[in-house]
Amino acid sequence: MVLDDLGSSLRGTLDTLRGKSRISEEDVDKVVKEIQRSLLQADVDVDLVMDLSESITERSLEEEPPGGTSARDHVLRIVYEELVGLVGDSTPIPLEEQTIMLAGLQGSGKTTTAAKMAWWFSKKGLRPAIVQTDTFRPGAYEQAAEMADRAEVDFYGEPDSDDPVQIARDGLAATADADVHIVDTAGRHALEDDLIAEIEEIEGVVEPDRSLLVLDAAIGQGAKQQARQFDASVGIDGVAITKLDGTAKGGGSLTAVNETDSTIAFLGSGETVQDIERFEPDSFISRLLGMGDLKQLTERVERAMEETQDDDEDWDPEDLMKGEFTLHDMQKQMQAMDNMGPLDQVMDMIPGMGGGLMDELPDDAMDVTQERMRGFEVIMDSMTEAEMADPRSVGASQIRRIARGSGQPEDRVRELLDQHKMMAQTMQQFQGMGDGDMQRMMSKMQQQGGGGGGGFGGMF
Ligand SMILES: Nc1nc2c(ncn2[C@@H]2O[C@H](COP(=O)(O)OP(=O)(O)OP(=O)(O)O)[C@@H](O)[C@H]2O)c(=O)[nH]1
Ligand SMILES: [Mg+2]
Repeated sequence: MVLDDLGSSLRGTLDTLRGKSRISEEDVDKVVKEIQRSLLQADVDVDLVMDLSESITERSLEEEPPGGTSARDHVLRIVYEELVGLVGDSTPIPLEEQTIMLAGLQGSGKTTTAAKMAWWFSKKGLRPAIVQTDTFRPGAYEQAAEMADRAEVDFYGEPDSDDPVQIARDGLAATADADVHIVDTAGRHALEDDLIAEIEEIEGVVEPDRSLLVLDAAIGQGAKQQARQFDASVGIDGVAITKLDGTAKGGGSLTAVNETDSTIAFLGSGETVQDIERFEPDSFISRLLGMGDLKQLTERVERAMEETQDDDEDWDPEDLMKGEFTLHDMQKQMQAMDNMGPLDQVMDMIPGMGGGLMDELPDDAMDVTQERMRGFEVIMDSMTEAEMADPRSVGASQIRRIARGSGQPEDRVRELLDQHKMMAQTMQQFQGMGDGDMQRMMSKMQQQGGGGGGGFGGMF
């Protein structure tokens, strides 16, 4: 993903500062070179990279690190702040009634982003509607209708019309009950005059509260030009960057935004309607630098726990913090993990588990893990109530029976029992910990650059 390389290479360089309390010019030089290399490779504009290098060097050498801060943390904080400054603020998206128009070149991801945003707004409790004005691309109506269906939101389009402006007018009237109107527009290969004329006309009818430019992360330096032209014609209030899950470098799109005085509103990282997040500069950069994104992770865990709890009213995550950790608890944890979304995305948010570490795993490691989890699930289905509550009682003959019943190898059953034992031990350590202990443990995990032992982090 975008600037992926930066986190791991920079961590390596910063690690050479470990243990030092003062930082030399040579040290700073090394760090800055590493940053320059990554940013340029990621297609970030040269002038911007030079500006950034200069500030990082200056600040690292001149600013006095707050008492007790190591040289490494001092530089890391400066790099973090400068990078947050580089990507800029997030486009404000108030949670209220509004009309948003999407613009962008052909294939940039407008229609997908319209559905994703609609899904996002609906999760925030607003009622969104998508108005599809694309009469240019064959199948545009069907594609948008299907995506709206998947996002479970209102939709308006006219498959046989060739007048986008009329569709926009009719669409807004037909979806008047919705709180948020998202108007999707047609794309073209390049910014041709007729596209500009068309979108200006649609804008005149729609009178959007904000217009967002949809940019493919692969666009590179071309992003700057596009952002300027769209801004000149309809006025761009913010950018949605798509396809960040791909191999694209993304630096061009990220920084085009900086140069056109625009800001980023959303990030798209997949083809399903859920693959969207609000752009939050600090959590974005934290993740980039492998510092993890505790805020997002906590929110996701909480949501997943709630969903899991909704499925089973007898189970309360708080129980994990007291008493015996049974296989039932482990099963619930696995369901919660499932509710949290793809494992690799979750891992990316855990301090020390992000970026670099995941890259070092073979590509199919994640699939294997998901497969193991599936295996564990069917094994647990084959266990008796008593065995679930007291897994220590499970002996060789039960293992044979469970393996046969679940169609899983006996080794997999033993693996499950081992995994449970490890998690139970970790849970015991967590139990009776105060907040301070918890924080100390988190920061220890961060320093070690690994997931502390048990939990699902220990599954690798
Ligand atoms: N992997 C990935 N694919 C995406 C993402 N966003 C869009 N796509 C894919 O990119 C292709 C083009 O997306 P669309 O949403 O149709 O793009 P568009 O801008 O509406 O295209 P036109 O209407 O033809 O201008 C589709 O195959 C999408 O599934 C993303 O974030 N990640
Ligand atoms: Mg489209």
